[in-house]
Amino acid sequence: MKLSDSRFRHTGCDDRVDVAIVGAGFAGLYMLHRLRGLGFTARVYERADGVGGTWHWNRYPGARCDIESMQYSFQFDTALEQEWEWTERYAAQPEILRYANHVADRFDLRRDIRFRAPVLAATWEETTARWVLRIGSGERVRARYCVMATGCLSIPNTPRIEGLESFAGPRYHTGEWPHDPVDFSGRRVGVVGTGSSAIQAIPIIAEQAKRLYVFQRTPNYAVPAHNRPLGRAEQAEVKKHYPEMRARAKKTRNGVDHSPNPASAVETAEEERIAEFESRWSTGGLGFLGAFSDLLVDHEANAMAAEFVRSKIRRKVEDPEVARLLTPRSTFGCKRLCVDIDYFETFNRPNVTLVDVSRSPIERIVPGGLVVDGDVYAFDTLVLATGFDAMTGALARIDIRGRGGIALKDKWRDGPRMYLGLASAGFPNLFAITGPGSPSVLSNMLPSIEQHVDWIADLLDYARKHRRPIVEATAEAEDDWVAHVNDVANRTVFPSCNSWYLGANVPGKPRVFMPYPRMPAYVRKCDRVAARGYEGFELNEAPVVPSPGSGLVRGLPHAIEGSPAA
Ligand code: FAD
Ligand code: N01
Repeated sequence: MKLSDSRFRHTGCDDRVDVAIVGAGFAGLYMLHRLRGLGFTARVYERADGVGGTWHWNRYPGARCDIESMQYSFQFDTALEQEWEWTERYAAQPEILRYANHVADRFDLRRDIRFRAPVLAATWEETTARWVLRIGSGERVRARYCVMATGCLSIPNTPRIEGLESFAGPRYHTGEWPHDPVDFSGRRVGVVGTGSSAIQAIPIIAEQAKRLYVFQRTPNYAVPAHNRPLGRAEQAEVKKHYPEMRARAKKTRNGVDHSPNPASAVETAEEERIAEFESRWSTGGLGFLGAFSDLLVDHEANAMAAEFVRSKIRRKVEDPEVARLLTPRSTFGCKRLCVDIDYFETFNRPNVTLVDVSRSPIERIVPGGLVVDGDVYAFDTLVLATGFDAMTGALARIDIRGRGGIALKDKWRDGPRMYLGLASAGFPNLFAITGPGSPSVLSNMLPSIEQHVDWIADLLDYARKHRRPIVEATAEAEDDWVAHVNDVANRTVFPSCNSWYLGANVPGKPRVFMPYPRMPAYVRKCDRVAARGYEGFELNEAPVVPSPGSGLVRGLPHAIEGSPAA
């Protein structure tokens, strides 16, 4: 430790960590915990002033998970799993943020997290075979490994609408909501967007606001949440059988235990099919997608589910013209299916107006509102519920340079390229958690995060034990995987609409389907890769570098090269 301290003074670069982790959401927190357990020194750099990631930033009214809390929670520690009490079927943002803080405290993680520390650049230094990170404060950090736990939905997408900056009143983005609650009482509010965030926020804003305009470009499918308080007895019962439930979840397409029905919608008689849809509808939540096995792979089956949900929407909305506008015509579940609490009913309120901007886009924003097709809609508070630069946005904002100074942004010009969504050829010792090409946003994210973290931790341990700490995905393995992801995606309905899964929501972003749609097949592949000595990766020795005052050493004196395990 003394040697690295002196080196820090000598080079102005902090060399005291083996692994630099970027991001203190659930992924960064668990990565830190796992690495510590293996004896690595690790430090997290987080641009926010607290932990929680998504749940730190998305504080808009109504924000909550759409996967039941008993499943949207960590399973790596039985005591944690047993002691934490959820209060609702779908916990609201403040409760999930409390949970993230509890995890940070329970495992004493904060002492290795630097807050208000945006990572601006990460450069692979060939001579030392280390990543050098540049932090916003000017600090530089040199680490053998860098793990990007930067999130799939962490960079808000602000549309380039003329006059946006001229808006005179308060303006909010759902993905960057202020810490203090926003009171809409007596206000005239304009909400742009009708995705998951808007669908959660609109009913609550409508209750408070004097007048609410919702600017909708594309209507979305939503199924009811049927949220409710979670009683202690019910919770205790789930906890008694947690391992079985988690094991069942691992076998499903998306890592959620929702009793998927193996039958085909197309081959099921109409009466039986409707009964299954009705049953899922009355249960509520994303389990609706498990009603039949072919809903997301067969357009005929998909159309049956779509029509069922459309008929429900038409029944909820009183004004037939408003109902028509709110009824989606696109492929069902092709954009992320939303889960709502009284969303459609909100449009029956006299203070709520739906403005269709599908044929005539928002023309411009003016100090007192917004102009569509020459008509001015006057309001004093603007809410942008316009989503995220998803999956690649956070990585693209860091100047990441791999071998030969190649920028990740340039390598990904035509779309992200990763082996298993974990690593990219030419960028040794750099890993992403839930990166493009992994199930990530098409799955229950907490188990996906755990699977990635465990896999990366095992790989680093393996590399250390074999004294080959330089780990790099091969170009062949990456090419094969990218082709496979495309192939699997093309056998689903997902590429058939303009979703953020495809990057279609951000102007100029290449249109590539980014997540991998099959969780169990993915996990099997990762396990197989590991069992075969990390097939598709090259593992090499560290270069010999001069170390101040101590002659030549292989790398620097950290747990990685110097541990008893090595
Ligand atoms: P994040 O939580 O996004 O954390 C990434 C962190 O990295 C952030 O704190 C960010 O500030 C930091 N960061 C990024 N770039 C830098 C940088 N350059 N320097 C320093 N720090 C940086 N998933 C589900 O499975 N179920 C749900 O019900 C669900 N609900 C959601 C609801 C909302 C409103 C949203 C937006 C997403 C939801 N998700 C859900 C997806 C959610 O993002 C994941 O479940 C999960 O929280 C992601 O954790 P993470 O740690 O990977 O990323
Ligand atoms: O973002 P979105 P989000 N003019 O991209 C519209 C997760 N999440 O924040 O569809 C007019 O879905 C855009 O219109 P269109 C979840 O994974 C989960 O709502 O492109 N409109 C769309 O309606 C989710 O999928 C929960 O035509 C414009 C909206 O803005 C993901 O995060 C809650 C526009 C953006 O919808 C993102 O959801 C919240 C413009 N110029 C989020 N630009 C849960 O329930 C954009 N839009 C757990």
